Amino acid sequence: MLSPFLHDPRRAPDVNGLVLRSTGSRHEVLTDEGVVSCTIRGKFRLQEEDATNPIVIGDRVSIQVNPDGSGVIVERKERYGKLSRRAAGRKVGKEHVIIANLDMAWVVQSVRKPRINPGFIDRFLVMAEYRGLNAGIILNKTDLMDERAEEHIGFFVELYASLGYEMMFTSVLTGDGVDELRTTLSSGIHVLVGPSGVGKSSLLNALLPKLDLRTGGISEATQKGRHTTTYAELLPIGELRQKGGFIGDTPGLREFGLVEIEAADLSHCFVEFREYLGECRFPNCTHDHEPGCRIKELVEEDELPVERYESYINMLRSIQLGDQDVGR
Ligand SMILES: Nc1nc2c(ncn2[C@@H]2O[C@H](COP(=O)(O)OP(=O)(O)OP(=O)(O)O)[C@@H](O)[C@H]2O)c(=O)[nH]1
Ligand SMILES: [Mg+2]
Ligand SMILES: [Zn+2]
Repeated sequence: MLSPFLHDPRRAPDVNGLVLRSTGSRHEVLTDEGVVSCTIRGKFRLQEEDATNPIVIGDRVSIQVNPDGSGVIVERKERYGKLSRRAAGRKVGKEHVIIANLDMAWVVQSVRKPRINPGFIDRFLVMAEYRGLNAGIILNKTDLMDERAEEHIGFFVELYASLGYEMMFTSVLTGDGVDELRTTLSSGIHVLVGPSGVGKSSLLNALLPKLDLRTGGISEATQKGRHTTTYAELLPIGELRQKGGFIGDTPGLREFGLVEIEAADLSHCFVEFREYLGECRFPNCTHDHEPGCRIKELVEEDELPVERYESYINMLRSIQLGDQDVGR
């Protein structure tokens, strides 16, 4: 039991914590002493005018613990690595943050059923570059590799590795690569994104320890509604500790897209284009139809990968048409 001294609201020191779960007005905060169910101090909430959600999963906060064991969030630390989308409805145009302090965003693909989708990967990578997130690719179902798939996939594996993206290879069926992935994910906050059927849920089941292990040290309040996906939460990989690792699980995850990327910003999100962007004849070149385009020239000379250029053009069209979701 904590000393009565600590329960004196005038005396209690602020405690640092990590927001694990957000259910409307209640926030489960992981501290070194366990999970505390917190509200937000009203004054703090009012100061957050341009974000639709002042506290989200992944936020690093300071809390005050009440005598009854509940808590109040009194401060939020500065966010990095935000995953957000533009809010809809009443708060249209405002930034809607889904997860804060994301260390790495992973796109999951499969060898076959469904086959690797470079268009999806490129849209995901563009989103990650635009937001300044670290990104990686998980290639699942390696047990389905055959000669034909190998040739096709080998090309893209080499391409994305050469661009500097981290690659992991797994088979949930055989267990190959799952331990390596778990090790990689066991510090920091991560998200897994990918099209239907590639094995995201299967990977989560393989990665997350059994339920009774997962619940270690978690308060009663946290266990409520565990199986619903209505609320955003950080799922612990292994031991529950503030530095992670966690996988962010949120209903909004699938909706993030190219939302606010403008045509002029797009080429900067293709890492291999960057060093040449000043070399086109026209400073506002969209690398589409303009004469004297250095990017097109390099593609024709095989110095830049035509597959990525095609993705660029597809995304440029999407932006021009206003159809900007990653998954389409
Ligand atoms: N052969 C093989 N099959 C796998 C592997 N991982 C998952 N599957 C199968 O692929 C199918 C889809 O897996 P899910 O985990 O449901 O895929 P998901 O990405 O969660 O799909 P959505 O929830 O629809 O987005 C299931 O039938 C899995 O059993 C794997 O490594 N190898
Ligand atoms: Mg699933
Ligand atoms: Zn150009």
